[in-house]
Amino acid sequence: MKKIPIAICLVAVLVLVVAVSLGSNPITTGVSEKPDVVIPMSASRPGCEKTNWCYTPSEITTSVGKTVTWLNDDSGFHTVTSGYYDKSDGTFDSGHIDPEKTFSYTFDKVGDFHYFCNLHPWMEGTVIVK
Ligand SMILES: [Cu+2]
Repeated sequence: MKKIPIAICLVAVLVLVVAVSLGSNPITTGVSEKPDVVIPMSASRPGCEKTNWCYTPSEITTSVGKTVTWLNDDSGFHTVTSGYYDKSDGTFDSGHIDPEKTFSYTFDKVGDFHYFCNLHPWMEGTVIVK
């Protein structure tokens, strides 16, 4: 009785593997792109800043015209807001990012872009655009 569903699963996995290896991605969910920066579980608690994992990685380098995507992998809200805590500079602001949701921003200028979380002052990161 249980052999048929297992066989169907195996065929489904095989079809998926073949489809991916051919370069066409059959999964077209909103979060199919790999995030550049992850907000990990427990970033909402102070302490992550001591070893720089509130945003992981806390510093990334990209180039002009590239889009950076942050994924909130925590169970609470976070923001990705440019500038420093209480001194946002207005370049970008995600607003509250729900758990498992992403925020993306395309950098069109060279520079070092510091950002923080509006809800958790200890959360800081930098995007270096070259
Ligand atoms: Cu936060």
